[in-house]
Amino acid sequence: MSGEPVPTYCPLCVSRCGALATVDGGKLISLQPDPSHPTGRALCVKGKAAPKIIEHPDRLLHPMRRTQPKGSADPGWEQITWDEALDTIAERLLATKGTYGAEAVAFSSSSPSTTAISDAIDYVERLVHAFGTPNFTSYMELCGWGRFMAPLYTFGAPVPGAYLPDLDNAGCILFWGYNPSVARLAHATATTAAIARGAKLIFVDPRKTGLAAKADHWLRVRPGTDAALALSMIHVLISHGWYDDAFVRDWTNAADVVDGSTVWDLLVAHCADYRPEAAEEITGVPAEQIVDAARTLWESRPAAFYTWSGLEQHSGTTQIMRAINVLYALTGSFDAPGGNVLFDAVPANRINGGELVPPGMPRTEGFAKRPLGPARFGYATGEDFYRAALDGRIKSLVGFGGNMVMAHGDSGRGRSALLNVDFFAQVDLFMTPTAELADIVLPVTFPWESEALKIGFELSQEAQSLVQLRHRLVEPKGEARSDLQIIFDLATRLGIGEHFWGGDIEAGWRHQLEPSGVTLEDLRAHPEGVRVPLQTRHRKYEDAGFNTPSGKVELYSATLADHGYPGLPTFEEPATSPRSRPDLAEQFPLVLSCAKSLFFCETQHRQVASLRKSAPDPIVELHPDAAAARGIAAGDWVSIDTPQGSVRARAKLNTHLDPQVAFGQHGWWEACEELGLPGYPPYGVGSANLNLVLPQTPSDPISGSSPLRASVCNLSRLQE
Ligand SMILES: Nc1nc2c(c(=O)[nH]1)N[C@H]1C(S)=C(S)[C@@H](COP(=O)(O)OP(=O)(O)OC[C@H]3O[C@@H](n4cnc5c(=O)[nH]c(N)nc54)[C@H](O)[C@@H]3O)O[C@H]1N2
Ligand SMILES: Nc1nc2c(c(=O)[nH]1)N[C@H]1C(S)=C(S)[C@@H](COP(=O)(O)OP(=O)(O)OC[C@H]3O[C@@H](n4cnc5c(=O)[nH]c(N)nc54)[C@H](O)[C@@H]3O)O[C@H]1N2
Ligand code: SF4
Ligand SMILES: [Mo]
Repeated sequence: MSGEPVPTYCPLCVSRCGALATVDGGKLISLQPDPSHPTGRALCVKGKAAPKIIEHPDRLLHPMRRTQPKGSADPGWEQITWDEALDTIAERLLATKGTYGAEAVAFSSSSPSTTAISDAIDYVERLVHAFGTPNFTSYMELCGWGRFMAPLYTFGAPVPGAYLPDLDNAGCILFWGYNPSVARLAHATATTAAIARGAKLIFVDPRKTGLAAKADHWLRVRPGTDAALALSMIHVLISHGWYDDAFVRDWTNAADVVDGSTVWDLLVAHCADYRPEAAEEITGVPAEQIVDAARTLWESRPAAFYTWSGLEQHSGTTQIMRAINVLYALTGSFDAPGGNVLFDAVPANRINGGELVPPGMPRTEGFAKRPLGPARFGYATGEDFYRAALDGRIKSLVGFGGNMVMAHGDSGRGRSALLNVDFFAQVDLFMTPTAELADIVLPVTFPWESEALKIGFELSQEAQSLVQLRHRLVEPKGEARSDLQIIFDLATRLGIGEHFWGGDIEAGWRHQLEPSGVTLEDLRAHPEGVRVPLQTRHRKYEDAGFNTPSGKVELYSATLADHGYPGLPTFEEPATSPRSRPDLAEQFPLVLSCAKSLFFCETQHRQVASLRKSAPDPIVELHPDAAAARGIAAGDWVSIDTPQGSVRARAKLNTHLDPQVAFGQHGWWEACEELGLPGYPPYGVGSANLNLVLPQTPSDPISGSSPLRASVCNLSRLQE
């Protein structure tokens, strides 16, 4: 007999959808949407597949240590006890710290947008800080920089990362390089509701995908030229007087004087180079569409926007975000109802342990080269981590999830880097190409095998007001332990247990919750969560200004200028494109970008039959004309050739694409035995790993973001 469905939420991706779980005979049977939950209007196929993932026969069940040297075809995994595993890890980390300093130990994690590491990410950071290393690597430069940190140089705040679009009240929604229909279901359903009540949608994407079909404006931008498009829209807004005069006057640094001119005059002159006809030539977006979209942005205010992966992975990510942030500032919708709003948060103690950083700690890898980039905030980029590992500065690594070699560009270099560290331990659900390179592998619980605390569901004020404890519904598989348990136990062995409440996770949660008035007992009695009444306060900048050097929104950034970068948002042609590299253009005439799959999170889930059956093969999208010119038919296996090498994928024809643009998918390596579908080697002949042939460089000079979304390729039919 199955019991009553239990309210819970799915943490498999950033959407963190509210759900009802059915459990029977000690097994998770199903997840259903929970419309009473603020993110529970729908569940995607991955959430519905959770019962299959939890039971998958390939789950890691025991701590293991390698018995064969790294690089051997067979690591010779040998089962060990938890005590032996944790003692060994602690010994090795303390030995590295003793000999080379704490900075020679790095920690890594998967992104909380693609895994349930969101249950533990704050405590991972606490461990990093308490251990005293500046080197933590977690895809900040590929996933979060554009949303969270690049905007600090314009707004002094993460816009749109933390100042989220108020979709319930927006008049105009601008999604730029963001496809919530695939990536964040709760945002997609809220947008559909907004459109139904009359909100306008502007969708900027090289592909006609997701909500593009419902959009008032779909702008088909050439990958990586987004800054030129934004500068052109700024030009249109300014030249028509379509901007919030009072906000610009009172709350931006428009009137500051730089080299004898006002910032405003400099901006006007700078953007005049991007009149719509000029921008059309660069971006491929027809001039009249640029004007029309700019008009909608102005006339349908309040405007709310979100950007994501389409803009994160470029050689010019920071400047692209600067341009879009300045464009957005002109609307005057910032922190206004229906704009991008910082919803009030449940009062809670921060536990990421910033205060534990030892005085005089060395700077994060990469700081000398990019002092304003992720290293400034304690995040080592993949590129910088690989260099430090290869140069022998980083000697030990502990990874809490993350499939590093598959997720960063230049997988071969990633493998060499991981082979070069003296000691590597990985916490994971499955054996991946990254975990395979570890000395010790630890099995982690799947969600619902352990409890997790979530304070706020971000999306709206209602969602932000909800505190929920995800109850443990089933027993862990094998000897799996939660990330939190592993962190707390490791901290104790590292001699920093006093910063982890003596190893007591509940005490940590109680500390977090203390200012909220919500207790663990309340949350245990109410699996649906507890709502804390909160009210959004708008335009908080009117109290204290903006957290920038000028106290205002910085149309011109003196901070960037002082470091030798352009002070005004600036378009630069992607560093590796047929235009910027005419020497490559003949051999590699196509622009190559990529996007996520609805059916999988990043490099995961290909082994799950209920998902893989809908997407059996890696694909590359191209226009029928580009296909015909190469003798490629729909469904053919093709070789994606880049200056770095070749990988395979199946051709999918897409009439909406620019014929000069191709779209691949990263993350293909795993087989699905149930369906008899193959895996692919992460390196070498026969590989389907797109990141094997995408480079990490030339990266963004400010952030080190890799150019995964605008590089060059050619496609040719494979003879099967
Ligand atoms: N189903 C599913 N959901 C996920 C994930 C997943 O792998 N699968 N991953 C999670 C993670 S970690 C993240 S970061 C989010 C990401 O969520 P999104 O950012 O929405 O992810 P993508 O689909 O990769 O990229 C968004 C859009 O950018 C477009 N794009 C590509 N190049 C360019 C460009 O140069 N300019 C512009 N303007 N657009 C471009 C693509 O066509 C795509 O439609 O999703 C999260 N949710
Ligand atoms: N070409 C290209 N490359 C990309 C991207 C792209 O769009 N194109 N996207 C980039 C982005 S936005 C991101 S965020 C990164 C993502 O890179 P990663 O964060 O590495 O994400 P995944 O590839 O999904 O790998 C997650 C790993 O964590 C494990 N895992 C899952 N759940 C848990 C858990 O609860 N605990 C622990 N300890 N482990 C768990 C999984 O088994 C898997 O091995 O990839 C980046 N790489
Ligand atoms: S979108 Fe899918 S995978 Fe992501 S949280 Fe919702 S149900 Fe889970
Ligand atoms: Mo991401």
